[in-house]
Amino acid sequence: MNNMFCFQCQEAAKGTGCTIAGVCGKDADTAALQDLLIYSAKGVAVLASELNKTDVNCNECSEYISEALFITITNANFDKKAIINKIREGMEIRNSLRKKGYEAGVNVPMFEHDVVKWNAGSDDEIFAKSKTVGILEEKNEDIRSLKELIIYGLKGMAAYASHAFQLKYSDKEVNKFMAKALTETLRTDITADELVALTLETGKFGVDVMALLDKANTTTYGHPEITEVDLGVRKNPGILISGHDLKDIEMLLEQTQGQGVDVYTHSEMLAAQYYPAFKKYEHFAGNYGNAWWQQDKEFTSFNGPILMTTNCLTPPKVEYIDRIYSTGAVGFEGVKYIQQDENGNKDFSEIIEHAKKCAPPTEIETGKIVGGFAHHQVQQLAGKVVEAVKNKNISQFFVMAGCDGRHKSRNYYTDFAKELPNDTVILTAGCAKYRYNKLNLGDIGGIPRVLDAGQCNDSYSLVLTALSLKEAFSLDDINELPITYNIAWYEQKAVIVLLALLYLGVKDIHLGPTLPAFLSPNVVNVLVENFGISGISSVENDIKKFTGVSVS
Ligand code: SF4
Ligand code: SF3
Repeated sequence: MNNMFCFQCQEAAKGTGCTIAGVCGKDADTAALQDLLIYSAKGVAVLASELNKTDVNCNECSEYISEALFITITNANFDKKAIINKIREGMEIRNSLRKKGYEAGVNVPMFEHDVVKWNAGSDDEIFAKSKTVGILEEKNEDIRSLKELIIYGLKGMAAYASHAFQLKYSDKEVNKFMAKALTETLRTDITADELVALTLETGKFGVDVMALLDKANTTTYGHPEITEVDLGVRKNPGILISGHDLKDIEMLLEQTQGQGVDVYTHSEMLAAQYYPAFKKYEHFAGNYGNAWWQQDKEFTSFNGPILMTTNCLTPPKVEYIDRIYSTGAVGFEGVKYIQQDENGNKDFSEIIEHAKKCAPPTEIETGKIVGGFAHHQVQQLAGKVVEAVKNKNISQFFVMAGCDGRHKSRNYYTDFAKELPNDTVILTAGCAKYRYNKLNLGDIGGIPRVLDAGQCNDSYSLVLTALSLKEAFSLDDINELPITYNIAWYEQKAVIVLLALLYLGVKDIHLGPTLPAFLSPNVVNVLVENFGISGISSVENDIKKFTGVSVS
């Protein structure tokens, strides 16, 4: 029986793992229940992958696996009841599927695995079981490291698949892979080499799921376009919407029309501002605040209700907990949850009525930022960009996508952006951008020096941008481009982005502010030897190393 152990995010305690309570606010019981939810997802996955080979269908399996994994992403769900409900749902799916399998004559040894067979009635039994299925049950450090690397990649994949699914897009192969990969992580005879191969395959499906979500988003809402986003506030009461789910913001904008309430974006939802479909709403105001970790102050001064559609939620303060609403994979005890109906619709009327009773937001910033440089928009600028490179007006690109976080060490990214030579361009996506997107770094012949493609999943756009540059310069290898990858990570969506880049053959990625605690020294060696992955050092050293220019 283990105590809590979680090392899935960049803020893992002491750089090794949270053992008493999570730095994120997750307590030991919630952590254990999340472990059991992963175990439940594995149980469903075993059956799904076996039955995928037969005529027995499990329509709800993929959806369940994605939702279960998504719930366990850092800063998504802290609600024990919600997690227990999801575990019970998994038990039901699994038991009925196992029965169907037997009836159809399917009987493989894995059907006798505990992950498929265990059952619990009361909450107490579930709690007791949850303490027996933690990460440390795998005793071999390297095997554990590789298995968790894959599982964290799958969590990111699941999140993106869930968003696509909300827009009625799904990819059978991605779903099949998730079931297969989870099943593989149960094998006790799997070798490190097999796991390394599975890690790369996870990256392949990472590319596919990001492409799927890109298609879902752009087909439904149009291609992101260059947009100036207001940082100030208006006079009406407001609703702040955070997270990554575009379907949620669409429903919220629709339902708030003509209500005298404005809608503001927060953190990763900033990217919604770039989509043509949302620009028609006059009550769609600007972006309020910064990356997730500053929400305690910003949610207080926002004054109105806040809708969390995905991670990152931090434990709400008493000042505003009654103004927080959650939906999708998000949950927190004491926070009102908005359920979707059988057609995928959500009724936000309670939030809207709540907003009407609130004061308008207190202004914390003024001015504007510019974004919307996803692949389609960058294609329109391609000629100009290629010209600028040929004329040596642009010397280098820096991909600085990923996550932000609360550690002081992340000031590195602000300082790094400030110190970059004026003839360099930053390509960004994800909430990492808040470290430098308000610095006014200027432009190069009309091309802004910070090109924001959107959310972390829009890192896919950065890859397409890199591929089109490769073509424009007739290069054979993406690594010959003048692009340096200096990526910041925090949670598991960044893991799938990283694995996707590795799969695409991108070499020499710098990952910071620290390397993942879940990578064992031997796994780090594999990544260094095969992909040239490394950490970061000081701003001075790195600027000198990447550009040859000394910081004065
Ligand atoms: Fe610790 Fe991160 Fe796990 Fe939270 S998600 S318990 S901070 S490692
Ligand atoms: Fe940020 Fe949580 Fe990762 Fe989508 S909102 S990037 S950390």
